[in-house]
Amino acid sequence: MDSPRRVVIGLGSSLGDRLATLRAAIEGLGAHPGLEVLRASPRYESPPAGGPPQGDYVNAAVLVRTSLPARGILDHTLAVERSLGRTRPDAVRWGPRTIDLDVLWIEGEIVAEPDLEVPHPRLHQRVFALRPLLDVAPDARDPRTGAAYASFPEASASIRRLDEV
Ligand code: A4P
Ligand code: MG
Repeated sequence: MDSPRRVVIGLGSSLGDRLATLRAAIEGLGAHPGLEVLRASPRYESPPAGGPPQGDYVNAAVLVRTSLPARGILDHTLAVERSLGRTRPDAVRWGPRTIDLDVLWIEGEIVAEPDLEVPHPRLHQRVFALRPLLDVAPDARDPRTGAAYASFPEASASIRRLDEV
């Protein structure tokens, strides 16, 4: 067990009832006894970045507090994806999906393994990941450089915020 620290998990959905799926995913994340969901961001809607033509995404992020090692956090997010019957209509990279959970950031921690990279390698390039991260952890910094995510240009890009649900 690591010591308790803040972790931000990003959620995305481009298929089915996207808001209901995000709600169910947040519930699933909090069902783990070793992980406490502290806050959830508003929901944001944006066109798909990359991948084949598909519907718009709804994205959000949750702030959690946990002592689980990075690997244990990933195992839980993958289990929640499976429990929600994550489907991919085809095998194309970045294709439409019912639910995608990404470990965006672990406070003060860097993980560089073939199947687990934290911070998420594209976090700083994407307003749909950065904005909700900053909603729940406004002071978050890149553990590699110490730079505040709030200072990244993408953090100020425009994105459509959905009404609170
Ligand atoms: N993996 C490695 N690092 C991580 C991490 N930090 N968090 C591995 C979660 N998983 C991580 O993931 C494949 C594998 O990545 C996992 O099994 C894990 O071992 P996946 O969810 O099956 O694949 P993916 O999501 O298609 O790939 P990737 O590279 O995570 O895609 P992205 O970067 O998440 O992009 N446009 C909008 N508007 N909104 C979106 O949310 N998302 C994507 C997917 C593309 N365009 C989008 C959005
Ligand atoms: Mg993913």
